[in-house]
Amino acid sequence: MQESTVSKPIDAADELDAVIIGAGFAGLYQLHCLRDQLGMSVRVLEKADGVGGTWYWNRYPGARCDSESHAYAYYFSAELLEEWQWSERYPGHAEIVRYLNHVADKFDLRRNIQLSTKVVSAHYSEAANRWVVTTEAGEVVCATYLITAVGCLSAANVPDIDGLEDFKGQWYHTGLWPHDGVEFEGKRVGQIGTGSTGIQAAPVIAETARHLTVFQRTPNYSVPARNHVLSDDFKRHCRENHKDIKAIMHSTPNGHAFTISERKVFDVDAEERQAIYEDYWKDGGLRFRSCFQDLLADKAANDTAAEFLKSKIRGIVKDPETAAKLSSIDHPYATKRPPVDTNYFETFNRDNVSLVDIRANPIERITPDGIQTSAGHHELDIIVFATGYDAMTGPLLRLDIRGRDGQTLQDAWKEGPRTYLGLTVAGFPNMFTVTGPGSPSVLTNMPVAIEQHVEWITRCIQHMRQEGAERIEASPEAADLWVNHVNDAANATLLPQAGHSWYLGANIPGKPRMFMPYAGGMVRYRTICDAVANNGYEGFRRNDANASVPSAVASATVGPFTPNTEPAAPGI
Ligand code: NA7
Repeated sequence: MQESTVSKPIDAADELDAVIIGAGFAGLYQLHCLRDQLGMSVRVLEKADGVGGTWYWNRYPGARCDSESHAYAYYFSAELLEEWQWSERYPGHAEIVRYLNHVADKFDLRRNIQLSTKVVSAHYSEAANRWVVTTEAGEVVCATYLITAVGCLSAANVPDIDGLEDFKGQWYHTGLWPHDGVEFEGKRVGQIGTGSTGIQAAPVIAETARHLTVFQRTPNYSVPARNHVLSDDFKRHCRENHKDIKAIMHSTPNGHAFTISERKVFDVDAEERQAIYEDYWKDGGLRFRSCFQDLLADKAANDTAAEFLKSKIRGIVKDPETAAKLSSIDHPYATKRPPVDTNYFETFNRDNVSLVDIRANPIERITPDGIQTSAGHHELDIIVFATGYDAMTGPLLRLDIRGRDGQTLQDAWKEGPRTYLGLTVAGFPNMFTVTGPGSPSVLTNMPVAIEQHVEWITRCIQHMRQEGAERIEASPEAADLWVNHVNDAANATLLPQAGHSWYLGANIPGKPRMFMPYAGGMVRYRTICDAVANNGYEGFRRNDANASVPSAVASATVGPFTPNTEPAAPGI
């Protein structure tokens, strides 16, 4: 063991093996693995006063997961799978929070979760080989390992629009929704944003508001969710077949519990293609993306799906001018996160709903009484910001994280995020980032990615402890290779063609443009991560020794795309 790896205690601080930031899907499972499998001393620090992570905060009207409930769950525990029953095809936010509370109770996690505790900084002390984590209340906790489980869609983006501070009404961001709800009855509501959230919220807000004005910057495709109450037969099927369902989820690029068709768009003639699109439209949800394997690989193929979906909008929305604004979509289908909805386009047929195209007539400012665009003034009592997140990097960069030599994460990532496998950062020893930039997380069914990340991190830490190694750190060369591979994987798809996508950081002024999630698919990603571990954690420096070249990354390919079971096409 090298001299520099010997640990020294830091006075007057709680000493732990690991600190986890965040008590959502990732933090809860990471705590269970480190504490109950490895026997480590662990504490989760969570700023909310309850567990749930993203779902603790996202309580806006209509908030519901787009992954089907039987797949939006942990699969590590057969007992949990057999005892928990989801009630609807897509779980609403309240049911997801109930589920995560059930998990916290079942695995006795609460005794190591410190709620209402906002972390403000995490600094690595090289001399002590410890992470020194400080909370807003001034508490200091030290640990060998720092695991960020802060989510990748959790740093709310409230746009900096002139005049907001003078607005006389109320305003809310969907990701920071008041727990006692918002009363829309009799109110004139303005909603900015038409992403997955805005598309869920607008139909529900319109049901009670006096008037809803939707301010649309980028029109969006959407497929009906076809949400419904689950039958007892289906629930029994899920209980009895969870191993098979898991096998499907682990064989597809996007981690959902359905396979992607082997056929390509131009394998069939136009009539058959139309019939296939109609069938998938009727079935609804993210499954629509799986009707052909090449929708995200071939622009001409994608155009056929895009035209189908635009014609659906024109068919639903009665006012031709509104229909034209909603369907004038200029990015290929699913190159921005594809929403699913319940009556979104139908909502524009209501007398109390109107659409304002702010790409044509931008918002100039918020006034005390509403929103002023270049075309006119809209009087409002409430403004709802459905304006999304500073995705992937935001939750990490809003913390003051410092690695070796006091280097800040902001500085390390000033030209865009650089990780190795999306899980580690060169210069930040013993730090792991669950669902970090460079991971496939947001392009997949999130719990599948989270379970893989957490299990990989757990195995890595176990290996370290067995070897007596005190410090592990990605090499800069390995991170360079990974960043190149992430770019190559994105560029082998149509995904970067949506230049205004949050996948690229384009929604946040000044954010470096870089395709952040790994688009090579969950199967390929898992294969690479396993190979890195099996090859002795290649690409990592242990106890400051030189790192080996990550051959698993160097030899990874990005195509050709095959839909299931093999290193795979990009998922959603
Ligand atoms: P998204 O998908 O980022 O959508 C945000 C929406 O807000 C989108 O329509 C944006 O338009 C719009 N937006 C953002 N900033 C502005 C400003 N400054 N002015 C006007 N309009 C703006 O966030 P969501 O919450 O809907 O979904 C996030 C994820 O949660 C989703 O992908 C799922 O994974 C679940 P833009 O498209 O940027 O032009």
